[in-house]
Amino acid sequence: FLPRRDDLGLVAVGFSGGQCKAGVDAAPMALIESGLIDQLKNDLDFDVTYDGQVHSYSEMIPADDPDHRGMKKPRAVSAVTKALSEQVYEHASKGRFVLTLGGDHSIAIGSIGGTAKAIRERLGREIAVIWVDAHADINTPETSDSGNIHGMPVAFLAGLAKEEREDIFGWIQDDQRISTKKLVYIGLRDIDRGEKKILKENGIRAFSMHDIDRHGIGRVMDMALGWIGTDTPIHLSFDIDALDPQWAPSTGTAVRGGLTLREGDFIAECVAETGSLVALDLVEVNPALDEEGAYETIRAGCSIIRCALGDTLL
Ligand code: HAR
Ligand code: MN
Ligand code: MN
Ligand code: MN
Repeated sequence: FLPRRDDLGLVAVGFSGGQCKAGVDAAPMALIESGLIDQLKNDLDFDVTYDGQVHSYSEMIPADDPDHRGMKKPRAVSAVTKALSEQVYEHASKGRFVLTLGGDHSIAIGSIGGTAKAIRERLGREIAVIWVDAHADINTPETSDSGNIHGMPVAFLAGLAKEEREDIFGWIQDDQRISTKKLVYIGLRDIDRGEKKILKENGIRAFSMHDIDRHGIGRVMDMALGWIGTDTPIHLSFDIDALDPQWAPSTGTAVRGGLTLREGDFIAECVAETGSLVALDLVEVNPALDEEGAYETIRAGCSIIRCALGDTLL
């Protein structure tokens, strides 16, 4: 079921509306300017299909977008993720590996929704999702304190949060959704009360920093991939804030006590080794924050992408 090894679709999403800090929309250009596409083509031998633009979807974003169920900018995030889900679906249904560059983490509603639907149609299979993050991003509109939708994408993808209104995520269909049984978290260390309850009630497999300290990243990856099982198509959604701020300071909600750069690369390498990776998101790099650390943060992002795509594997 694998995407052709050499065929990659790239979608650059310059969107920051899932949270309140400007600058995360500049990440795709920063990653590309640092040489990412050349690395994919020349070092990793990928055939890259890229429309050459960072999408801001400005024509789809309504001027008037009042809060709904406490969500901030709900119509903007809904419209952008709907458009993105169609772009990702387009690539994935042609058998391409899909790389989505964010943007804040709300965009995973679109990227994962698009992958889930395409893989269902092409292979009749449900995807697994590995969510690498300091945060669980599984708030419902009702459990969220912030109202920021980048803290909610997993709830919408797993059907734990639903909304009737077509212009506020009502477009999400069952074939775009994922199962909580095939969702694995790695790197968690800042989870809200309501989120802990959701994780427990749904029996969601989560490896926190505590688990990584206890078992080491090697055993954690064995357990995480063992839970998913072999031959299951995997979508890896990597939030750069999973890394410790020492390695990735330029991000909107940095939390100390995170993964080393090497642990982040190792996670990506282990997923690459399965041969089952079908899509990857790299999100939450914000070059406008901690500008002195922006270069390191961008480098870390590129490194994780290369590792997930099989670089450094012998
Ligand atoms: N849990 C908090 C909220 O719901 C913070 C979420 C921060 N999320 C990200 N993405 N940076 O992981 O607002
Ligand atoms: Mn996140
Ligand atoms: Mn996060
Ligand atoms: Mn809170």
